[in-house]
Amino acid sequence: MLVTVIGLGYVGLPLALLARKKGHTVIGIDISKEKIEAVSAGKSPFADPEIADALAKESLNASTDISTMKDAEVVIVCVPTPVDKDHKPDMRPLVSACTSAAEHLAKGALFIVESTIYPGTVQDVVNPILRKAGLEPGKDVFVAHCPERIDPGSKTWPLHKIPRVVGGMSPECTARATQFYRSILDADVMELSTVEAAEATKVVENTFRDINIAFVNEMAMGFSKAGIDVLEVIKGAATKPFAFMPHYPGCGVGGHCIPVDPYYLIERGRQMGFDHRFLRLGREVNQDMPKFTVSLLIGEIKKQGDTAEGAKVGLMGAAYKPGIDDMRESPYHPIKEELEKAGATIRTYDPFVPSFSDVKSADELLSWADHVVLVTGHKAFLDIDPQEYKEKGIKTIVDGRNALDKDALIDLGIAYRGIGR
Ligand code: SAJ
Repeated sequence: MLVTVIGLGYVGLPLALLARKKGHTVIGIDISKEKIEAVSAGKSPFADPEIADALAKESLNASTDISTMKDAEVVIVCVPTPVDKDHKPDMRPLVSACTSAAEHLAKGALFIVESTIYPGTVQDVVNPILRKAGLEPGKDVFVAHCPERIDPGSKTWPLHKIPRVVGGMSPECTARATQFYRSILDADVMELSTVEAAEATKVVENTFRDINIAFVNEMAMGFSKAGIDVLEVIKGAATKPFAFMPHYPGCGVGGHCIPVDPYYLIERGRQMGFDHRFLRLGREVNQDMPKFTVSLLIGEIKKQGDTAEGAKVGLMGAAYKPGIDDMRESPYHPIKEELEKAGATIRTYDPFVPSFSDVKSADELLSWADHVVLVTGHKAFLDIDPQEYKEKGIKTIVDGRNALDKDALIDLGIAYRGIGR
């Protein structure tokens, strides 16, 4: 079929390439000229070897001109749905993508939103835009939501293997969307009864992750007081073969999904007169982790008879998770802020984020710093021999991802604090 994907980010670009691979004729659309130039020249706009390979073999037919979608039989919107500084959903990218698409949408086309949205968004935001363009959802165009599910960079779960759910405005919409996804996926596609059920599924699955991380983060803070190693306790609990699902404490929850999606549910709840106080509390706990992490470091510095004022602190990592360069909602930002508020001098090194790095290597960082905080568990950091910290005179290590060798570092006389260990 003729397929147009609007938004060529970490969701839209893999989707466009997969649809093409499965035999559809695909056009990619994005507002970013740089992105379009890259994919048209057969280059990936971001660090993903799979995408780079696919594009090197065959560049993507892409444009910034939305009118190139006019004959499309399937149009899929994959634009960001972030939150603003007050954690309120920011629907502007979605509204502008739908508004410009509506002007060119062919009658009888299938219009799918993959962006993460709260239950009711298709009804309250998308459909009115289509109607304003003279298109009756469910009649002139078929409208459905298929929440994006992608684990960036994962080998275990490539896009075509990830099961999906679909919910349409009408049974016909659902059927058409389901047929499309079954044409590109080698995984189950579950048909839900309403578009709201599909919208709710996505925010529920990611909020599930956020509150479970909040749970172990609270355990970590509590067990810190009791001198219990929370990592050992989680590993112990995980020996239970059923009814337990391990999550791991850390210096903060970052990314474009997990710390964002709960706010979509919270906001929708508020609009409907319900207060998601449990979800709000989970967010508060996770948002406190950067402060908790810094308090561990300051506590250790104090024990050494020093103060944070003027302390030379190296931040190892800036990205929100290992192996990528994405900084969105990364705990790096509040950790740096808290340390600067305490008067410390900061230097950063992240092998994936040169723009945030003050030095060229971990070696250089460790030579300069007296204390370090591991913010991101990049493999390069995990491979550092504990001896090196000793040789470089590092006095304190706060292991923000519980990823370092605690016993070896303590044996070397380095003040080690993990998150809950
Ligand atoms: N984190 C913890 N403890 C955990 C797990 C994660 O502190 O036990 C932190 C990470 O350090 C990171 C943040 O939470 O800062 C998010 O981590 P993530 O592994 O969820 O990574 P994401 O944001 O790439 O999540 C994506 C999500 N996929 C979609 O939303 C489509 C998520 O649903 C997946 O579960 C996740 O990938 C995955 O499984 O890797």
